[in-house]
Amino acid sequence: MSTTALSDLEAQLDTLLHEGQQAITSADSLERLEELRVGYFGKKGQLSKILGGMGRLDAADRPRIGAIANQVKDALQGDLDAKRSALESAAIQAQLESETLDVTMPAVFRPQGRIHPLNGMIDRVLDIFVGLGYTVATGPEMESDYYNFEALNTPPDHPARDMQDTFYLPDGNLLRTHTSSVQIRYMENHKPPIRIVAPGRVYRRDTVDATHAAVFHQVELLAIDEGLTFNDLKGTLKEFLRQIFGEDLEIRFRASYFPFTEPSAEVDVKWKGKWLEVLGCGMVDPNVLKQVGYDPEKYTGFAAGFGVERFAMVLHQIDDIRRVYASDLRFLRQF
Ligand code: 2NL
Repeated sequence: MSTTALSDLEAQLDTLLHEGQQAITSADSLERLEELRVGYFGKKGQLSKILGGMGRLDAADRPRIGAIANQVKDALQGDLDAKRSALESAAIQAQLESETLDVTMPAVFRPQGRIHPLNGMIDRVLDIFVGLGYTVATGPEMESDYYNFEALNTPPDHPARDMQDTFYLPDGNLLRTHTSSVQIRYMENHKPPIRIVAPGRVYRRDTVDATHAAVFHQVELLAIDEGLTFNDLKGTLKEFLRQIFGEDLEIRFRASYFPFTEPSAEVDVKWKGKWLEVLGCGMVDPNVLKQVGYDPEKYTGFAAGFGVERFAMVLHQIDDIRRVYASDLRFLRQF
């Protein structure tokens, strides 16, 4: 009986060892490994169960089974430990591989914006005048008749006020036809000396074609001080135009007329062998100074105005003003 029990226990331990080793070898996770460990060595585990059968053995056989049981236990424990470190390092390896950055992969294409040629032109112009000591001034695009015309010595019957040139609003206001209105507002709120530059959108009821838009951009400059002369105007504009068009630029002043300046002039530059009109200017009319409460006996001033689109078109060789507003990327990418 005891011999049968002995060989039975030996057989069970042998089976436990071989099945256990196989199960440990094929365990594919740390969780599964822990399950196996508890199954073999836990309180209700297979080893306890087998050893529970030792009672049936002769006392003389017990040490022998005990020794075999210890060997089985050590062997399985060794396999469990080896498998555990193998699974742990495989997990770390898998994590390392999944988190690898492929630095040779092509980058994601991110389209890069750029400055619109018109804004670029405005920035350049303003930078030049800021460099000459001018301050940038802005104001409303919807204006009253007073700020757009009346204060600028433009009487009610002046052709510039014609319905065909100006967008009038139902409430009697209008869309400014120049940024001079900004300068009137500035003068109302500041005492001379004044050096300002007023950029902005202006509106005209023109028929739209390659050189005319109903909405375009203007920059006007205004200087008021004691003792300013037409020569100061010439010097300022020459400096400005040379910074824009180039150092050895030829410039010419032609007598002209504006309601708000006296005398008035138009300025041409020699560009690619031809005279090109680029701006209008003049000495501020004493009536304008009076309107804003300045003493024309004490102060004189000069002013000039020009369309920014025209500058951009000349410098970038743009043949049609409508391209400037079309937002066609094929056009815009050239700048
Ligand atoms: C042009 C000509 C000009 C002015 C604008 C001005 C402003 C004040 C007083 C006097 Cl507040 N003048 N501005 C003067 C002369 C010409 O613009 O051809 N613009 C597109």
